[in-house]
Order: sequence, then C-alpha cells, then structure tokens
Amino acid sequence: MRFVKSINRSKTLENININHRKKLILVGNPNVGKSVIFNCLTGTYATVSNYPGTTVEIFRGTSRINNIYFEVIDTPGMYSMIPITEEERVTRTLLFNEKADLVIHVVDAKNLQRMLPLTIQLIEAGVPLMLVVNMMDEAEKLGVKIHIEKLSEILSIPVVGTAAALNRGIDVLKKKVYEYVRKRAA
Ligand SMILES: Nc1nc2c(ncn2[C@@H]2O[C@H](COP(=O)(O)OP(=O)(O)OP(=O)(O)O)[C@@H](O)[C@H]2O)c(=O)[nH]1
Ligand SMILES: [Mg+2]
Repeated sequence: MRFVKSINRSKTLENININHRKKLILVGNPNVGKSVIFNCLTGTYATVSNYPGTTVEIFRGTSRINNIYFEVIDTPGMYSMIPITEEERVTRTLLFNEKADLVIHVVDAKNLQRMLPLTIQLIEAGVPLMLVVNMMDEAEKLGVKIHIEKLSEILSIPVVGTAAALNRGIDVLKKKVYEYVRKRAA
C-alpha cells in the first residue's frame, strides 16, 4: 500500500544542501507499517524512482526534526539480509551503498519473535540501528505486552513502540532519532 500523497520532484529536496542532510533508511518485513511511518516523518512530498537497472520503486522524502534535515528513504519489504527477491537485493544494496546515518528497522509488535532475526542480522552488518516496534495497538488488543526498555537493553540499541496508523509514538520516535544523530555527530 502506498502512502505518498503527492509526487512532486521540484518541491522535495529543494534548497537543502545535501551535505547538511542526514540520511535515514526504513527497512523491515512487508506490511509492518514502513510506508505509514515514512509518511508520518516526511509529510506531503516524496519522490519515487526505480532503483537503477531494476523495476523496484524507492521513495525518498524529507523530514525536519528541530534543526536537522533528513533524507528519508522508504524501502520495499525484506525478510532477510540474504536476498532472494529483487526487492531484497535492492534493499540490501541500498543499505550498503547509501551510508545511512540511521537505519530504522520496523517490526510488527504482533510478530516480534519472527522479525527479530533480521534485527540481529542488521546489528551484525554493523549499520547504525534503531528498532521500531509498530502496531502496538493491535498487539495490545491481543493481550501481547512488549517491554520496550528491556528489549532496548538486551539488543543494546534504541527501541521505540509506535502505532503509526494512529500517529501514536511518532513524537517519541522523532525525539529518539534526533538524539541519536546528535550523539553520533558529537
Ligand atoms: N492497526 C495498525 N495498522 C497499521 C499500523 N501501521 C500501519 N498499519 C497498517 O498496516 C498496513 C501496511 O502498512 P504499510 O505502511 O503499507 O506497510 P509497509 O511496511 O510499507 O509494507 P510494504 O511496502 O509492502 O513492505 C496498512 O494497511 C496500514 O494502514 C499501526 O500502527 N496500527
Ligand atoms: Mg511500503
């Protein structure tokens, strides 16, 4: 499902000096809410392009958190860092070529156990990583309780709980993203 409200090449990355922008890449299994989060972060404008030599669509948008501008990249769903599909190959290549300041792994709170192996793979790949446990609303309805702080402690990476479709947790996510890149730049 696509959430880009408007495709506008001229208005997106305009006026923003590329050297001053931080890069943020959203990755995760299909259907976990990456594009909803992309939209929460970037708002109205996004550009879409095929990854060179492929039919895989990559969405890029801009986000501003306090005084920092971000280029946000929404990737197609992937199950593993060992690629099988063209989408997975593209996402893997993007991760290694784009040199993100932060990679956000989005998982579905209802299926945490099934999705954490990719988190481990991303940690092992050495990317600067944050975990977003999305669909907390649905997990709660099912009586699934997730200890966000404990998870962060165990994985040694920042973890944020969100229900992006309800705009829940997005402010906390933005705050953590800001703190992360500030700390990394220091
Ligand atoms: N209840 C609930 N639904 C959500 C939440 N986040 C996303 N969704 C819904 O989940 C579905 C998938 O969301 P997308 O953002 O398209 O997921 P995606 O990860 O981009 O999927 P792919 O692009 O196919 O990899 C949509 O119907 C969203 O409305 C959430 O926090 N709570
Ligand atoms: Mg998507």
